Amino acid sequence: MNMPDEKALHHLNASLNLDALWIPFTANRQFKAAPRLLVSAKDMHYQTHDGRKVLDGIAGLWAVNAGHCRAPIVEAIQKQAATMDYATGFQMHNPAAFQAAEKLVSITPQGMNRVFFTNSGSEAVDTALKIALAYHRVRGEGTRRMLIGRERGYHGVGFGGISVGGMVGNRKTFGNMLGSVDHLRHTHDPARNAFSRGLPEHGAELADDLERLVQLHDASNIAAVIVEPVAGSTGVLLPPKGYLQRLRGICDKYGILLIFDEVITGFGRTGKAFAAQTFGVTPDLITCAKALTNAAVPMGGVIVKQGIYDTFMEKGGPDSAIEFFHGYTYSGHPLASAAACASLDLFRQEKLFERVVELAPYWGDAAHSLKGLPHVIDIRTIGLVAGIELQPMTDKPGARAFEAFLRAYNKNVLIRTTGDTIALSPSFIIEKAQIDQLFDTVRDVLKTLP
Ligand code: PXG
Ligand code: PLP
Repeated sequence: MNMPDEKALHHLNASLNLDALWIPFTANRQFKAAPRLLVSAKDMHYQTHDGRKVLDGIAGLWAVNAGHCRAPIVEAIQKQAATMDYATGFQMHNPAAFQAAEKLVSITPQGMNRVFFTNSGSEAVDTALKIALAYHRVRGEGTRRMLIGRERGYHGVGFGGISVGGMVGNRKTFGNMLGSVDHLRHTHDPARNAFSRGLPEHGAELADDLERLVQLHDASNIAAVIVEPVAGSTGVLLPPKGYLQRLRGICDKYGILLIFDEVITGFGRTGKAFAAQTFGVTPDLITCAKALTNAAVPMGGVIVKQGIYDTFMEKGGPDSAIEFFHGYTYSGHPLASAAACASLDLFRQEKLFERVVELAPYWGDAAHSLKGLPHVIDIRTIGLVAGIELQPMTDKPGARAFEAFLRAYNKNVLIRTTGDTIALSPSFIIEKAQIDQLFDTVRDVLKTLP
């Protein structure tokens, strides 16, 4: 690890002023009173500002799937930065973006072979929703303007994403959001499904909510449905057996586009490149981000069926017309594209998605061994993901899990909590001994938690 030594750390800590920065999704006052800074990283570990080596149990944030600071990715970014830093993607473009797109569509579900690049998952979601609206319009069904999301969905923080999303904290503060939106019920049903391994048995019928919404709004008004195949941010909620198939069937029946938000599940997390492949259900659009570049440079993307792209090309007006009036200054940024190419190569060379399949049983056993410990009310696993749901403290939702996070960090293990669920999602290079360390630490913490 390229670690700052003690003297360098001391200098950093003494010179750092925390005042100017407003930190995202963080209790700023609490954080600045007792900061937690990560200063370097290699493979499965971070080094902290107080000189400790911490096991990363969450792959950065569901993102560093090949481990931190991997040499081929670092070198690809360095080389690109020295060759060409930036070029506009509007009416011009750069070769690395085309290479990244080609590599990306080599691992997507059959027929999903066109890509629009963004800089984040939030932008990918907004882009996908806009593609859905524009697609119906360009083929003459412009009344289809309604977007359907799901309760407890997380689709980033853009106005589109929070509108179709179903995370209350993301929605309550921001006024009207998008108008024409409705939601399916979520599928989390611990009364029937607690402690199931892999996909839960009960709840496929919840997909019929879409049928009800069609009866209410009429299909001619509905553009698309967006769901996470596995809801990550709201606590690792797995799709009941048959649920996604049923949703696909109803979308087909009524000409509604199905969007899978695979920002978390993309790039091997469930054992195949995309959860669409793991679950055998092909959507019309996939949003991705995070591990697309192994998180080394921000990048997201929307992958679409070729027919959608072709429709824009065929019906988008004369050849000189811009078929889809959308794009970001940094769409297909050269550094991000170089990082994506190197990451996708590395995933393949090291067979990292296959490694998820190999490790999944050991991982699942380790996670489910926490059953019976104090406060644990449910455990959910798939691929290299585990959600461990704790009984909330009375009147203090989230406080118990957050205390677990702090205690684990003090024991040199980084975990992530959302509400009262501990969500674990390591890099795929994790060793069995490190899986043991991760769950042993969580076990120790749970035993002493208030
Ligand atoms: N969709 C999904 C399914 C996500 O998980 C986004 C969109 C937004 O991506 P960006 O790159 O704009 O953040 C995400 C992001 C957590 C956590 O604690 C997860 C995310 C973001 C913040 C926290 O699990 N995922
Ligand atoms: N705001 C202003 C004033 C701009 O000029 C631009 C882009 O040119 C944007 C926002 C959008 O920025 P980006 O393309 O990086 O999303």
